[in-house]
Amino acid sequence: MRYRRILAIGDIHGNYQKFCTLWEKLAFDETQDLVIFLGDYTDRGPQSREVMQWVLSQFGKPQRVFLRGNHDEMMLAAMLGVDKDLWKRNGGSETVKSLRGMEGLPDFLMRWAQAIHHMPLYYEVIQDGKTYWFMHAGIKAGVPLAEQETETLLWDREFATMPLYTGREIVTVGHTPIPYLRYYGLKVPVDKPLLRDGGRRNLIDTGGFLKGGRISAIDVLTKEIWQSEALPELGGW
Ligand SMILES: [Mn+2]
Repeated sequence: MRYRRILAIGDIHGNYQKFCTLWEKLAFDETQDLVIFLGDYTDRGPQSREVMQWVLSQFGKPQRVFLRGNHDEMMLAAMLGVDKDLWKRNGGSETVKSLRGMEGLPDFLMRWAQAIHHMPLYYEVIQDGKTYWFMHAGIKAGVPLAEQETETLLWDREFATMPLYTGREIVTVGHTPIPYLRYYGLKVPVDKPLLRDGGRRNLIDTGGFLKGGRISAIDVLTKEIWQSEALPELGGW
């Protein structure tokens, strides 16, 4: 199938209301479009439960790819009883809060754990002779996709922050919030995705979990950008 749009959506982090404003603007059409979610569905924001329910309602439907993020990995480990405090300290406590008192919680968590288990760490699309790579955090340039380390795909900061990426593939990642890039000495737009190296390195986590932050999407074919409303009244980290 030749796609009209190949969309990537950045970190949602429990911000269901913001996400809904973005999803509506996208008017996703599974007969023409492909959408790839870059991971980090829960934690930090107030509505992780609603985001999880939405993801589960879409999981396995055509032309929707849900990648795994480091927060999803942390939550899975916590559900298995490993490093629970690490997850809670990194926004997992907000997820716990949003799930508290939920009817059928054990079953729901079981379904979520299975979903995370089935989320791939990366995705590749080739269209019109161009190769598009998607993952949560980053890659080591020059290493084939299938040989990238899990740690790099889920946690890397170097790919987003290094001065120049010279690979041939067009790579799109979330994970590193654009507002944080200034700590690496980069001049950055306040809340817009950052398209580096002529649009071959697209950073689209615009800090949707921050107060007034937005969730962003990109069509990697045209570089068109869509963003959620900022909804500052929702608060955030
Ligand atoms: Mn994230």
